[in-house]
Amino acid sequence: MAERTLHKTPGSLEHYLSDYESARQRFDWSESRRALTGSSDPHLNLAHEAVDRQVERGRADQIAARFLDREWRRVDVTYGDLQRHSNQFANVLRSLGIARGATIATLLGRVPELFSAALGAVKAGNVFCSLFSAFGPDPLKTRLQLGHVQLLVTTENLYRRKVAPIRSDLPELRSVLIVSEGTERKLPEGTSDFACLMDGASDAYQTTLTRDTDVALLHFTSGTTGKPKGVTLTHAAVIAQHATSQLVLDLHPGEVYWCTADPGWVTGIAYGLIGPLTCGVQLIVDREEFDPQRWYQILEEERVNVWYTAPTAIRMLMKAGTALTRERHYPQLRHMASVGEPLNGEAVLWGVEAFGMPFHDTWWQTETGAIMIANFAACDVLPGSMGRAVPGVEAQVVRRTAQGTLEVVESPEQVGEIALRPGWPSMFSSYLEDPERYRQSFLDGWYLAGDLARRDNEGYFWFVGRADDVIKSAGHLISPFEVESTLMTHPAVAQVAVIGVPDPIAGQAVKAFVELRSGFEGNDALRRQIMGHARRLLGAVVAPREIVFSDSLPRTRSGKIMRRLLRARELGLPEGDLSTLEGRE
Ligand code: 6R9
Repeated sequence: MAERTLHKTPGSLEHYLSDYESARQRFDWSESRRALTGSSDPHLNLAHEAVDRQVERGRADQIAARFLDREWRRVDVTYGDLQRHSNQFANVLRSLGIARGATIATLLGRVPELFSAALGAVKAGNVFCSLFSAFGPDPLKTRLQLGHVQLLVTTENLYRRKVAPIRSDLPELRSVLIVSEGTERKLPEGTSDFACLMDGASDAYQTTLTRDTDVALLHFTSGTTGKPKGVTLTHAAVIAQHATSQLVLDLHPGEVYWCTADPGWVTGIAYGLIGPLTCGVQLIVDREEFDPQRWYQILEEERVNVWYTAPTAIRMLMKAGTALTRERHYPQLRHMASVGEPLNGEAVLWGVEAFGMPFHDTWWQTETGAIMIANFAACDVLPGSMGRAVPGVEAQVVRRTAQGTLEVVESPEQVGEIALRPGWPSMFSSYLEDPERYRQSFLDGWYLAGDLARRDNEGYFWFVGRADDVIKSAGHLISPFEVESTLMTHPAVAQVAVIGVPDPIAGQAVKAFVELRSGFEGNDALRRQIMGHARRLLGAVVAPREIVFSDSLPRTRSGKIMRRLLRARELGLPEGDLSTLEGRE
């Protein structure tokens, strides 16, 4: 655990969160709901709050989102535009005979049409699902089938490559709308032109009366057994997404905010679209892929105030070197946060070195629908810790007893599973067509997240690993993350993944796969040096017994290093559903 505490960002939400305990006590979700909607109307619509409510509050002409393309062309969409476009899309759905409640999906890059479709579908009382545009036909087929998707919005190119080959397996897919990319050819058979339908539709639409408990969003998440899980979130999710956008991301109206997550993943919708819009910010949406120079240019030229990104990206920026960071200036930047995978203390501190402020780690899952644990802008940051429970969220570390009940782990040294007390508004409402799996996620009045952690006496959570990733060696529970964090402190190490491999004596032994920083050569001398470093800092029991150099560690498309795949390869086991693996289509 890190010994250093980084002191809070001055000025941010001080009035609210500086006294964390009393903020928790005062917090009440029904008040958040009222603060969001400004009323106690029993109807609630997630997209209406994100768009129409903002227009009501005088933001019609304010930029809601700025899209950047490869040539640095900017396309600005105002809140007024978003309202008109989402209304048009809602009317298109009705004109095509799509009934309320049916699922609408997009298979698109980061383009304005994705926003119109997402918000329009939800306003119309439909369920919206954003599919990651780099998925290939097989994972798409599984998801489109499982989601019973009736209408898909995509491009001609994506359609021809990925959807046309599986279309005959999708009898429920009634309509496909094609968004033009300017490379006009004939519309593929069985599809319609998105722009044409939108032009013909009225831009007035009275938001369908939906309730808190109606499903609004469908996200797919990867299961450990290999089959994707369809996670449904209700309209009430917007209450938590809004509250956390304020409390954790510290978003204020009119500010510039950049979430680097793709809308094909939950973060890209909850915090790349819905939550921030309910705060009246201006979103930055980069259509291009990761590139250090480009990212620094965006932070500087777009005058980004708040930045929400991910550990892999941060580590890649670290790898590119702090000199590059310093070529530009970011006087507007005042808050940086991270999510999705363990954020090493090293990376938090690098934020201070490179930008003059730490990255604030946040923890949540598709199933939780919103941030649950966080380092708050107004509170001290403990590097390496995920932070404390969000007000309104009861989080604990628990373990199973022999009686099949749960008990809260009191000792800060003891590892247990992260458990959340149901009652926060964005909790998932089902796993599609898998009520059994849903039921199994709850025990003894808690939702079990499947992540292992420790909780210290101040209530800070320290990530240990996925429940199935932790290594047991010679009776010791070893956190791959802990080993990785230490290996990361070696100057030659750029990325690292640690898994447990079978060992006849110790049960499991620790094995590390290391990606080196440029300029280092993976030879025996370096291997011994890193090994010595790890032994010294971790002790011989915890240090890796074996280190292998790898040019590129397998990652999911959302950037997580796939320990599971490394382990499967190591053990010669089937590799499972690899549909989210980087570089495969
Ligand atoms: C938002 C998102 C959820 C899983 C989660 C955990 C891992 C997320 C983390 C983290 C360590 C953090 N995870 N945040 N691990 N530190 N700050 O990523 O949702 O794609 O469903 O993944 O990601 O294992 O259980 P999702």
